[in-house]
Amino acid sequence: PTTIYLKDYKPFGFEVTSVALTFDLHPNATRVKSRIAFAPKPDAGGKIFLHGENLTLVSARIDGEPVQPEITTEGLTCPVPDAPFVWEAEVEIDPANNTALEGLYMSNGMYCTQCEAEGFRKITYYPDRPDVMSVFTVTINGPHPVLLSNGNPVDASDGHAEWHDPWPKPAYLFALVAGDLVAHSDRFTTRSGRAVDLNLYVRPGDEGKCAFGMQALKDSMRWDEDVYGREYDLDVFNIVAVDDFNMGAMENKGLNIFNSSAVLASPETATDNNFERIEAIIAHEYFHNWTGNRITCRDWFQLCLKEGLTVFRDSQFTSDMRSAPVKRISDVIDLRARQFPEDQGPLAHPVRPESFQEINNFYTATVYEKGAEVIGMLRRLVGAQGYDKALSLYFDRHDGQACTIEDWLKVFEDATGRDLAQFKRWYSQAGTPTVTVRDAWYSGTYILTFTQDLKPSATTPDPQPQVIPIVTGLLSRSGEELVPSQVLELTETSQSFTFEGLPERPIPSVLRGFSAPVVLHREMPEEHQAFLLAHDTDPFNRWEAGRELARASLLAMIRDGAKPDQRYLDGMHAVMAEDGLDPAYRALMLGLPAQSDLARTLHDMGEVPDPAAIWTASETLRDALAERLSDVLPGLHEAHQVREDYQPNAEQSGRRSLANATLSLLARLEGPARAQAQYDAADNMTQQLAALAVLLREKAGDNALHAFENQWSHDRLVMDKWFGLQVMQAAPDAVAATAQKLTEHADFNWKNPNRFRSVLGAMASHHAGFHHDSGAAYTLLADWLIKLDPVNPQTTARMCAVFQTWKRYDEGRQAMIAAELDRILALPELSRDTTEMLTRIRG
Ligand code: BAL
Ligand code: ZN
Repeated sequence: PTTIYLKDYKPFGFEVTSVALTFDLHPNATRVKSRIAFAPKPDAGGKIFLHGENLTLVSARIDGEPVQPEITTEGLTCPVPDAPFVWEAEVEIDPANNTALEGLYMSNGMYCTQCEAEGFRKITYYPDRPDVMSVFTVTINGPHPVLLSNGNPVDASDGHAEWHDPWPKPAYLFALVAGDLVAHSDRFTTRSGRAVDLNLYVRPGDEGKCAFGMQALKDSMRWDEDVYGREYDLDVFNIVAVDDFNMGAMENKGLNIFNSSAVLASPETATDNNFERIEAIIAHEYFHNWTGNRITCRDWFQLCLKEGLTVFRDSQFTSDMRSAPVKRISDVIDLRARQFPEDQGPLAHPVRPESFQEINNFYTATVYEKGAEVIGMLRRLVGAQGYDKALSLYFDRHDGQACTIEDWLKVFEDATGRDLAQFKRWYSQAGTPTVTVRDAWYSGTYILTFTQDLKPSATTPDPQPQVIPIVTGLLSRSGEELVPSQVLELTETSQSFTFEGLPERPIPSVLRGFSAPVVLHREMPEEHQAFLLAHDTDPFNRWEAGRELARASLLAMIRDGAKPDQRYLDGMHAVMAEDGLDPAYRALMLGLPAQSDLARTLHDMGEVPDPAAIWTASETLRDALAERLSDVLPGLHEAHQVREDYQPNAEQSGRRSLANATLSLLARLEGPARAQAQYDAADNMTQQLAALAVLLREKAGDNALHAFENQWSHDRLVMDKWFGLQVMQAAPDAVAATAQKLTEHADFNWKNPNRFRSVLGAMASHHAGFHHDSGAAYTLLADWLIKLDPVNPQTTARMCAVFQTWKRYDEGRQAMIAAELDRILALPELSRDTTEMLTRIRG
């Protein structure tokens, strides 16, 4: 496979003045006619290269004259005039056999597309690169009631539709949908008075799962006007739900296409977490209209330009719609679970990578979530006003352009006067910095000293210090804020900050709000954490203090056979008794550090993590927590029952999350009866699934499992939960066998990415089950990756990432994993996607 480098970027030699496409739909023989106006730039060079894959060229003309281009597996090359000309081509494609779900494909009888990153070249010959922007007109002919494309509808009659998108866009934002769909419709009036028709298209039968998504869309449209001053720019905004989809959703101009799991929801079928995720993804895709579509990326190395910014924006939206501290804590849990392992292993790459073989492999937590963290830091450094000024300048200066990270940082420099040369290292250096903090006290003067350390990695062999904003506050021993939160800017390898004139030696609260994506080592007494758990005024750090106590306790249990730490248990007891605290926040407090994260910590300490020991310690600590809270759990459970009609809002879902967290702990003390009662009475999926999880863990779930299957076998999204939960709740020694058995179930449609992930993704996320010393899960996963790769390389390659931490473990496990990786790599026809991933992981 060829490696592509950022440094080799060259502009395209032609302007594309307009694009007209006509689709004559047929499952196995769709004809695509293109009519593209090109204008050569001065250095065009007399010939053109157009991308194209898996296309059968029927005819090609330039200015009406037939031409015979030279065709390879990647595209075609053709001599062209040195004046503007019109390219016309007709190709044939086979959507029904397109199982990779890239380009034009079929899902349950409907046609749909996925063109990001490089899927458009599977539809027709075209300069398929994001810096080529043009205006598209699309005609669709086919015997389907609904025929959709980007932009505004121009003409529609039976079996025929024409669409025009006035906004220049790159081909990756092209979309087409055709099928027997029904619309849930609404209307939005923008702040300047433009009426926008909103439609959410679904398969017949799913009409009852649209209302929440539609409300989320309207909330997003209003929020982007209010907070970013961004207004919608077409007469219609369409969303389509598709069952077979590799990603969560796609921001095609005016025609967002969604994985049905990321948009369809009703109280009976979706959990509170599903609702919150749907709200966030709808917002994310909608926000792309400005950050991604109106201003796009020059090349795919700049992916974080749109993704980091849009994740940052959707996080702001969720914080505004729901609870900001709960959102921040949830984001950090997710970052540690998904981005830290990437940043600290063989797949580490900078937020803006400098080389790739297959761009689909770079839709990563680093580009998205760390990309968003970098923007959060930028905002912290320049302040909210500076950020707003910079964003206004960004939209004014770059509307209609394909941009780079240099353009992005320049607007911040121009708007705020700040030099961002050092800050830019966040975009070019891979790895998670470790920050160590220690303190000193001399009669009224308090000194905090920070050091930063970034380990060299393949893409960052010689790391340099980064600008790390460390939000810090100082507390008195009675919990008063002696020095309120301020941003300490760590720019050197080691740096001290002095606070004068304090009445007493303070307790520091460092990295408030998780103000930078780093691993923080506190060289301070553990009593500080117990104090902060009780007193910190910063909600994130209060939660973090609980986590750190739990982590320290678990490590001591694993390494020294210690008993659960009483300070942690007592601290939790006090927090649970604080009725004024948001229930959602208290529910998060009851969680333990992820077992994979404990493995990382042990590895960082120079030890070899034992997944079974980590599992046992975590279970023991949960049992101890249940015991310690035994006097308050029944009351908490009772007090947080929701008796009103179900609403998926923050208030109700917070109460349910605390009630369900206490239900789970109570079952450790008193067995499954309470969970069974909840299961029997449940009238919404949140309650039903939470009860089922407890029943499965308590090995009392057989009846409920059968009842659930009978109740929901008609509903794919609900059955994904049924498949996944059995794996997630299995004991470590039963995980692989449970997953294996489920892959033999008649409804295990492995070609559907959601279903594949529901079993095999769940297996890989069960730390002790996946790393069970039998190696059975490694083999099962490899078997299925081998089967899926020829069908869907993109989903296969993404799933390979679960092996990225393999070198943390003991030699026996490493040998078993290496054998599986080699078995896959030895396949003669392995896809480029999977080859790249496994080669990087294997090292
Ligand atoms: N652009 C791919 C899907 C998303 O990030 O919105
Ligand atoms: Zn996105």
